[in-house]
Amino acid sequence: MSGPAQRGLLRGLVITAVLAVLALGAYVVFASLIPRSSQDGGSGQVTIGGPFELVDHEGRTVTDRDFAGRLMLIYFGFTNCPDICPTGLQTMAIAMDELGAAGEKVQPLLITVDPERDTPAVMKEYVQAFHERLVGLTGTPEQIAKVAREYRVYYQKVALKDSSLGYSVDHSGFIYLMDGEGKYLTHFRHDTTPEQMAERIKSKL
Ligand SMILES: [Cu+2]
Repeated sequence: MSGPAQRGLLRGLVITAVLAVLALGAYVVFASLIPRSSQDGGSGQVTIGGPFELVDHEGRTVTDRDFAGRLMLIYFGFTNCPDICPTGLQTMAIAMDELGAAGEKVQPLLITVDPERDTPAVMKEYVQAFHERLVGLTGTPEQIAKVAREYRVYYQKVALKDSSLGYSVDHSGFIYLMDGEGKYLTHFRHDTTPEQMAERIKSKL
């Protein structure tokens, strides 16, 4: 009963079982990384977004209500980010230009995940290099933690050994589109093309 054929079959079954477990694990991890709409309708839904009070790049206190009536296109990042943030923000900037006049109903926002270094003055210089309509938002670490929690944004300081910067910030790279009342409409990956982004924004206007 333990000939080569049986052993081969057994090995095959074990490998299949291991692969199935790995695939399931990968699916669970992947699914948890994707923001879910509050409009999925299912039970136990995850809501994205919520009220916030932050400080804009002119140093004024602003809340989500200040942007009511416009779609909010929101990216969470930080000004010292080496490449992911510039790519995402560049995409948002080109998409805004593609929208033309319709873009006036859209407010692009950058919310920093590095509030200690990203002061209003630092944010101002940074956002204006991308787009004249891009507004930079910062705040106290507590205000930033709250809004990041509401938008299910992951961010984590990481020490940099051989850099004068001292630390970097790991963060998720989704760009959120919220409706005129601050409710979730859709989201984009940071590597979405500007054309795709402009098209999808247009379909929500
Ligand atoms: Cu970044």
